[in-house]
Amino acid sequence: MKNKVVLITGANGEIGHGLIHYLSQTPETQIIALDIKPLEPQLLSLCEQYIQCDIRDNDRVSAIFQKYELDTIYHLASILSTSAERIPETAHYINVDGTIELLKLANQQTARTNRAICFLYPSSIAVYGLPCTDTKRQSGKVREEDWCCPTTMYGCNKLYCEQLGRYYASHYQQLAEAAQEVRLDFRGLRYPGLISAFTVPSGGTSDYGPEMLHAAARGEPYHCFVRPDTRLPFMAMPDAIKALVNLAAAPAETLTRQVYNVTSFSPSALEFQRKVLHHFHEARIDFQPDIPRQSIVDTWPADIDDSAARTDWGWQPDYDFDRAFDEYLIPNIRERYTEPV
Ligand code: NAD
Ligand code: AKB
Repeated sequence: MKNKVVLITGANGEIGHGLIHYLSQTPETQIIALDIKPLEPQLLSLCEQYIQCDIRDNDRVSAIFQKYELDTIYHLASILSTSAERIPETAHYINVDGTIELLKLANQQTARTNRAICFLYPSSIAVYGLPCTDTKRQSGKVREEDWCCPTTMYGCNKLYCEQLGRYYASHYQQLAEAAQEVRLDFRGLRYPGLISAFTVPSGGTSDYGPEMLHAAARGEPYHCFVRPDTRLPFMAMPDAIKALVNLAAAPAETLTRQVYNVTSFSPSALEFQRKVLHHFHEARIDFQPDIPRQSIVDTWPADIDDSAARTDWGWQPDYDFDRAFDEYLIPNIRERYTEPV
């Protein structure tokens, strides 16, 4: 019997694809999906209802709360870092206004039903802003509290929405005469760059990793837009889904914070290229750094400390760099780009 209602915004994106596939295998879950773009046909049949609209369309979004009593919200809709830098104000309206409206509606349902909605918010390593490459090299694994001084609109949006979530979960209307009995259960994850075998990213600044791999698999040349020595944390998509659903399932009393770092492996762009070449010997990948995008990546940490997630809710990735390629990316990507005979 389906008795758990889940709303996924940004459902047609990279994480949305993986999450819909994952959640549709749990028979008790009813998936309500929303995206501004049409949902891919193979995902449509896995959802109870699909709403194609802008996350800022308050009438359409509040109608969801009138129709369903939601258990969990995965709020994935967002404009990513490179795209956001090109349309900063619009990105703010989507990333921040879209989020506060959803937090407000989720909190209203929580107050009305006295049952906390679990609100999952994927944040990003973009919340960090390291001042120079020397500091980046010396900082090692950056903790949640460190260097929260983003230089991008996307990073500012993510950091502020984390704070908004914390506010709704802990301090909403703190001057009201009667305190709200049950509060919204907000949980945030700071992801590194994600790599999927089934979707190609667009609009992000960590995209050089997955783009390099997908281009090689398609037999196309690729000009990597960062220097070979550039290092960022990454994660394979199945681990990103696992982190999200495991954080959602963690008992509230085990959580010591509202936002957690999670990561898997931190190759340099050169190590990434070598790994791709190992599997696709003919790949044509060179380095043509794009200075503005490079300077964004230079402010993001080379590695992040995810020990709080490991301690509090048992986070552990299944895929390190080698296993991600050998067992997940390469087999699925080869199949994806192989013409049927
Ligand atoms: P994506 O770009 O693939 O998907 C985002 C989705 O949001 C898209 O399908 C897009 O159509 C939708 N969207 C954009 N504007 C919208 C609007 N106004 N109304 C409704 N829908 C809208 O991104 P993703 O990789 O699936 O990321 C999902 C979430 O995870 C985002 O919040 C992103 O910031 C976060 N995240 C992603 C990564 C990564 O490397 N992919 C890393 C860190 C955090
Ligand atoms: C981006 O590059 O914008 C995303 C992210 C790391 O948040 N992939």
